[in-house]
Amino acid sequence: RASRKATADVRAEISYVMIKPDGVQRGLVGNIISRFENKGFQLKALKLFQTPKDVAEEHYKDLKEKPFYPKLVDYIISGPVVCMVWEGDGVVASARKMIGATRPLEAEPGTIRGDFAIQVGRNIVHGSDSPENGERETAIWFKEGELMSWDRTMTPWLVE
Ligand code: IDP
Ligand code: MG
Repeated sequence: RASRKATADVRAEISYVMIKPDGVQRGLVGNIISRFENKGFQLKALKLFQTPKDVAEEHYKDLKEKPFYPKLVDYIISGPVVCMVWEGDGVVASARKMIGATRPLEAEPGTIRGDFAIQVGRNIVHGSDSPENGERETAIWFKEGELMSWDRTMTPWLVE
């Protein structure tokens, strides 16, 4: 994969964030993207995508034994999703906080799920749960050339 140099000479952390079909259908794409832009993370990749079943199965393979797995896969492939990669120090944990608890009724107001969702089976957005999964999931959803390495002029206003 192309180098992900940002400002420092380190390999920056990435999170795979996805707006699920319910988020797209409900017109929440702009709102959700804005939250990550406003926070200051850097967008590395973005696309609207109709998910093939095998991609959804690979993404959620750790949940294969769960009773809800077949319905989960059907939900993810039920319409277009917005696939994104966001980069920045601590982006994985921060994105999880911004997204909120898996069960939307337990998600704090101010989080994406807390603001917009009521059911776990329609919880609008995905975020990687570890830096390793950020890398793993990015490789599932994006080809190498789809990740952009770009100098963002406002980065010095966000990172010392
Ligand atoms: P996460 O998305 O907050 O990381 P996970 O436990 O990794 O939560 O579950 C992945 C996704 O599977 C959830 O976001 C949700 O869409 C779905 N899911 C999890 N638990 C349930 C359930 O009990 N019923 C239906 N769907 C579920
Ligand atoms: Mg998860």
